[in-house]
Amino acid sequence: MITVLSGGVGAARLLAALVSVTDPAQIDAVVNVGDDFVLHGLTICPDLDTITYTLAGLANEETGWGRRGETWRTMTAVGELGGATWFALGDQDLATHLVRTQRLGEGATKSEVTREIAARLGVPITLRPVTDDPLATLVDTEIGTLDFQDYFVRRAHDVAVTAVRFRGADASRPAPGVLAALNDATRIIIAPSNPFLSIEPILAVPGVREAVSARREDVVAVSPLVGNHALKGPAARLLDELGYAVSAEGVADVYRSIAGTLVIDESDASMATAIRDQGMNVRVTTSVMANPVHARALARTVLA
Ligand code: FO1
Repeated sequence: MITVLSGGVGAARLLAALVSVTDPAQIDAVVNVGDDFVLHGLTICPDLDTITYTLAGLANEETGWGRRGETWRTMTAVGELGGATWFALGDQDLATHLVRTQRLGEGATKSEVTREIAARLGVPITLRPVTDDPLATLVDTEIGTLDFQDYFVRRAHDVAVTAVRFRGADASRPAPGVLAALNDATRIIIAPSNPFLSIEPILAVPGVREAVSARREDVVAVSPLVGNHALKGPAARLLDELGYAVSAEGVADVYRSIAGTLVIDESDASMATAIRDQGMNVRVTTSVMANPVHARALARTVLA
């Protein structure tokens, strides 16, 4: 079993590459739910949906979220009625939120609904929300505490962060199968997702950090930074704001206690010695999944 701690688009791309180089039935994605929220009365799960759509071949590759070939008639009508349009929900994407919200209302768990939708869309791996309990990422900033999507989308993460917290984490429990997926894995991969906004909320669920760090020798983390820049989103900025070096070395500091190996891009090869001296193995490769060939090469590297 290969277990992948997963956030959004970077994780989705690596999972798609892993599916093409190994048996999908062996892959479990343990997915961040800290971005999940309710809008228009609908429960929206961005990271689960990005991975689901990507592995179903339905993803909008340009935006990194939502479905390809979307229409926006409902959102347009919502705007005409003065409703919230800051979070763009396509007509087909809305179907996912409608079905999920209805099933949750019938008493299904987030894990069950995720599995039902993934089965319907032909997703070949096992998707596991890290918890079925309420867990919401909060961001303390210079203008106060913000809900995740308010920070990330509404304000385009363009506000300085002093802390990232996870409301409900202490009372949350790992979803069914999550601890087994960590304990039974032959390899645990930390996807190239945002360490603070995607990976930390997974580790914040009691028992998860401990399960991962117990497997440190089999844990391989992929740096989300290439040449001191994040490929997408505020990871570089958050490293700086939260007191880390804005580099693969800073990422190594975040992950050292739980991952025995860090995969970095060739452009950061000069940092390999320093990172090794700090007690992590380092693999240097083309870590930017710019095309299927590079993505498969990265997948093979994290499995090696
Ligand atoms: N991100 C945006 O920057 N703007 C949007 O309008 C937006 C809509 C959206 C709809 C559904 C969905 O699942 C995700 C969506 N996202 C949007 C992405 C999302 O806010 C973040 O990218 C993830 O939460 C971060 O992993």
